[in-house]
Amino acid sequence: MPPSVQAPSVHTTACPLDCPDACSLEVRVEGGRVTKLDGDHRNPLTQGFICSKVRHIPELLYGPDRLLHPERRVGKKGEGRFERISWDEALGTIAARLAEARERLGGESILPYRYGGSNGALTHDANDARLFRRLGASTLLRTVCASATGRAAVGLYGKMPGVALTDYVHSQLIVVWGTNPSATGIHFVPIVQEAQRSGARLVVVDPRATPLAKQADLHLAVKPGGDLALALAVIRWLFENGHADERFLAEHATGAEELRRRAAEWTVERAAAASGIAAEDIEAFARLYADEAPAVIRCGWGLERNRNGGSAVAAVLALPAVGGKFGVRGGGYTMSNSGAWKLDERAIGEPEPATREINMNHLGEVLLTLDSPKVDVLFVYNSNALATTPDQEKVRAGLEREDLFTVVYDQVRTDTALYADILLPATAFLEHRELGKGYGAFVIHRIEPVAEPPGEARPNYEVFAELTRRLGLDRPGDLEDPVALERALLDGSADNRAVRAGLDADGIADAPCGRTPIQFVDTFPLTADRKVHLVPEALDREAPFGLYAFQPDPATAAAPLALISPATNRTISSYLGHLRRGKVPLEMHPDDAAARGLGEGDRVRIWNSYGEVVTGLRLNSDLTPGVVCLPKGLWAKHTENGRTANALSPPTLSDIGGNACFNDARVEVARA
Ligand SMILES: Nc1nc2c(c(=O)[nH]1)N[C@H]1C(S)=C(S)[C@@H](COP(=O)(O)OP(=O)(O)OC[C@H]3O[C@@H](n4cnc5c(=O)[nH]c(N)nc54)[C@H](O)[C@@H]3O)O[C@H]1N2
Ligand SMILES: Nc1nc2c(c(=O)[nH]1)N[C@H]1C(S)=C(S)[C@@H](COP(=O)(O)OP(=O)(O)OC[C@H]3O[C@@H](n4cnc5c(=O)[nH]c(N)nc54)[C@H](O)[C@@H]3O)O[C@H]1N2
Ligand SMILES: [Mo]
Repeated sequence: MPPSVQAPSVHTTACPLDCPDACSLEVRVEGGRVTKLDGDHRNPLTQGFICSKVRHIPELLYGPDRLLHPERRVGKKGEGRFERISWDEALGTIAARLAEARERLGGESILPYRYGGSNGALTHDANDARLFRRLGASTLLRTVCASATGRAAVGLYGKMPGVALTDYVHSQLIVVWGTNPSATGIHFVPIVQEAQRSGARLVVVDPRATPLAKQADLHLAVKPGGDLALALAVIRWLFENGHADERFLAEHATGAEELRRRAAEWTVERAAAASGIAAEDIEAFARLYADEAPAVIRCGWGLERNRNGGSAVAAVLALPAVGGKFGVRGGGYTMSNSGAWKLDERAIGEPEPATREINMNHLGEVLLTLDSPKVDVLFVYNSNALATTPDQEKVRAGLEREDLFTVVYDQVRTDTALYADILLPATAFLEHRELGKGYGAFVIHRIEPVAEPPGEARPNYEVFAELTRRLGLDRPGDLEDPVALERALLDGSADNRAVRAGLDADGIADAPCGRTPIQFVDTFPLTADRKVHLVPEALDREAPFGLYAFQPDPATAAAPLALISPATNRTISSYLGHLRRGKVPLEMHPDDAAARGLGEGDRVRIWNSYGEVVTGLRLNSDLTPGVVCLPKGLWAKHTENGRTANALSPPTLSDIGGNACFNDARVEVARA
């Protein structure tokens, strides 16, 4: 039957996008097209509702910005003039260019640049990884997000599964640290509210009065990058006041004495000066944390995106060990739960060869460095690099390089796409097969295609497999087909085979640790000795001044304001950003505006040594004075000069994990 006369159908599937919640979905399809999405109840966290962004996804799937066929650039780089070509010509050209670069300059002159994409196991780190490994391409360190939190969580606990978000209803104290779930993981909010109704206390650590901060018993409006001082002061207070759980530490931890020593200088007064939080509030928090149980910390990502990010996250994660908060339902911490699954890497083939490592935060600089060897072919997929990478001016200058051959493979005509030599159209998650594990919820989904891709869009696994073949790099036994790939990813252990059986039965399966593990009862650190390492040697060596060493605020007289760029409920990173209409203003506290003679609606210039943004001004007293905000994920069209917060983000790195320091941007603002 042709699609147009097919009866409407309703499918269960799931959302794999970069979000902790991993919603299970109900999708209505008519004539081969998605017409409506809603949450279903298979994932207990989803509770039948979804965010408004994903509800609007049909506008992305069938909107005018969707890429429908391969295209070749005909205008200047950045101009956005392209002409349609066939897949055969596009892949032929790309394969020839990759082969030539490898031959002439070596595999390391090829840079595969990718990040979130659809965030599933079949569309990244699969056939793509195999191709680039065999080419000997440069190794991309994926550090725009979660590399500081990830390193800290691995170093201290071996990425032990965290407290299930649904178990927070059992907590008496909830600490929401550096995350704004009202935008970035909405299903957590009603859980916190339910716990509050049952008497739980709420503390929020955030430079902004987020919606949850406004409902909190204590809002600690930390200066961006000040969390390390705060956490160390609480650790010191717990030790000094007899609230450290010495028995737990003796039995389950290493490095407690060393941590105590490093925290010793962090009196409440000193931490107040470094963090911008009143000394009484720090002490009130420490007392609350000592007294209440079960106590749980939801650690987010806002606190990692600065020079102290790795140490700050480590200190925050050390708190439940020092305070003895583990071992009860609703007690402990939650960071990313992505480590709850161990997919079988061998499905992809041979391991990664050791090639030169490129930190993705240095993309601009790397593209502008023309030796050792220069990047000759840049292959961007699963990423809108120009919108999401720091040091945007340099990234743009790099993308403008005439001798650089750039492939952009995406669903829509992103800002980055305008700089492509060849553009490839990708399918979206409702159009291809995917395996999506949650990083908040302890569930994994098998995500089957429910709609037909528009135009000639093709899935990553197909395109990278075909490129591998065209380059003659395929080998007997390569798994290319997504069904075979998924089987193999879930084949290496009894745990994984149980997950697979669950997927076969219901399309959704629990993590091997179950849906609601209790830390130090059901799960233990995945370190070699099963203990918490409070001062892990590897992290201590990696941090330039040692773990837990505080680096002062980078503000200068010329750039005194801290610019943060958190997520909003309108985009996922920059995904869906093209659907957002109108300009987006800078937000500033009224006191900072008054000091500069600025008012609501003014047109302002925001600048530092990396770049300049021109946009409107909105006064917002939810911000701490000294902190200004322009959200992440904006597109060029959202400001007057086509630059976004990333033009002001430094290419500096966090102390551990080489993470982006978006929130270390320091700026000045004046009327434009
Ligand atoms: N709607 C939506 N959902 C998303 C995303 C999205 O873009 N949109 N992104 C997804 C992704 S990729 C991620 S990584 C997660 C991120 O989710 P979150 O952890 O919520 O991350 P952010 O939005 O970056 O920042 C969260 C909060 O940190 C605060 N903050 C900034 N600097 C600091 C600091 O130095 N210390 C402290 N304590 N707080 C600070 C900000 O004011 C903000 O309220 O969300 C995921 N979910
Ligand atoms: N200023 C500032 N910038 C930030 C941050 C910040 O806090 N401040 N946060 C950062 C964070 S948390 C993150 S995670 C990064 C995210 O950085 P990116 O991963 O670059 O972010 P997205 O905007 O989600 O881009 C993903 C792109 O992949 C495409 N895509 C989706 N699925 C597929 C697929 O199956 N195949 C192909 N070929 N393409 C696909 C989408 O259309 C989209 O354009 O951004 C970072 N950027
Ligand atoms: Mo992220």
